[in-house]
Amino acid sequence: MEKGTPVVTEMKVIPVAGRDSMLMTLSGAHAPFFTRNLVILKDSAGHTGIGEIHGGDYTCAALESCIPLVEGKPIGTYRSILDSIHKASTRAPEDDGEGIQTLDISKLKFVVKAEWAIECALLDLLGQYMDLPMCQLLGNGKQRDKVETLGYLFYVSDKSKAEALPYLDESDSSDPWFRLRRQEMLTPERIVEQAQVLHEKYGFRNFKLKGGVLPGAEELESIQALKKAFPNGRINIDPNGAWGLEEAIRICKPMEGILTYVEDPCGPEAGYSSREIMAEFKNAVNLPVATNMIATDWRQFYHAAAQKSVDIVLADPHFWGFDGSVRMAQLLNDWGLTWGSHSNNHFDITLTAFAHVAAAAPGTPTALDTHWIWQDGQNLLKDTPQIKDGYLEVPDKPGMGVTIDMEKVAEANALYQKLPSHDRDDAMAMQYLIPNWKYDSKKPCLVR
Ligand code: GKR
Ligand code: MG
Repeated sequence: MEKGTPVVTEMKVIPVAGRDSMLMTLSGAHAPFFTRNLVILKDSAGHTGIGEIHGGDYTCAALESCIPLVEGKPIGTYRSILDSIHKASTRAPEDDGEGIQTLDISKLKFVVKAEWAIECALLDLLGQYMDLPMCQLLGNGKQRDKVETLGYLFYVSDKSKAEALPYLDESDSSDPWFRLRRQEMLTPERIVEQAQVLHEKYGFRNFKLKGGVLPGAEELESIQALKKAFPNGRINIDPNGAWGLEEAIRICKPMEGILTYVEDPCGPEAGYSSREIMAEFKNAVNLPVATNMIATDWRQFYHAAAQKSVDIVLADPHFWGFDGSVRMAQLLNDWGLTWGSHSNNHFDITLTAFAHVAAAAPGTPTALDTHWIWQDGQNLLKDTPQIKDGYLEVPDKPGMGVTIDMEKVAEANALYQKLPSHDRDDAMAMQYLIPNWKYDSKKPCLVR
């Protein structure tokens, strides 16, 4: 019987919402609001542990069903607590196992592991008990004090075309980035302007452009313009598998030496899986290939590795768990491959969690993805880690090392309660731009 460590006295699940821009991706246009779920644990030592995960009723219900497996348990048994959650979890009847290899957003909730938020909150408590920052409890412990982060560039549509939707207007903000981020940006010039303003504010030298919006060749014009503006910058593109294999090879070959890596250039086609098609792409084009779509669990990773489909696995802890993501980082480093993390819209609790996971990843991870720049200012923490000079700070206080602001959480929960729907739906806003628009995994969203 375990003795000694404090016991979890309360687990709360709080759904929250925040504001977003009309960001464009293969799956359509981001709606004015995004949702997340928070986990807040209290223990018998008087500490509070926090975690954040994707939003939506499915994930919220999954978390709530875990409460009896968490409350009353000693925090030192966190591995057994997580094991009991895994063993109790069942596969939803609608989960066909396809995962997100075609970026069907309705499948994302099956790839996300709700219990990651619980793992995070437990590690936060354990770190406070042990008087150690969370990254010291992971893998081989802390590898770095700050984490290189990239500027996640998006094409943005004109929100006035969807005037019935309450997108935030920040045109009177004193912050140049906040003013810019809610405006239309659909040309190479405006993408370069986006990168420049981000460079000024956060110091980014690495950028990733979210593709799958315009015809592939046009998106690569933005990449060339970015490389011209940042000759020493590392520039990537992620069309979420929108390009056919032949097209991807044709448009990416001239990008050798310009792109640092290409992320999920192609998806399944002609009876071949995305892992097979990406392997063929890699054989044809001399560019490192990254993914967050074709290796989202260990079984998928086995096939991706066997096929040599990817060089960089963006092992998002929301999919892999803290332990799984760092285990992946260790393995990739031993194999001479590269670790990074994918992201979706998130608050600063996830930002802090990313900082700790990436601080524990051995070797030379690729610059971390984060959507935080699109949400910055909507803080749920009193002491949000800062991104400065292109690096995200890793808090050095015990546990997560940050303090939740319950007033802000209550406001974000009130916003959530007002929303008619809690699930991500990128087709809804898209239909204001193109009537009757329907998602097609092989067509950039503005190509219809
Ligand atoms: O925020 O719309 C988005 C992204 O496209 C997101 O859904 C992707 O999952 O950023 C992600 C990616 O790298 O594929
Ligand atoms: Mg991606």
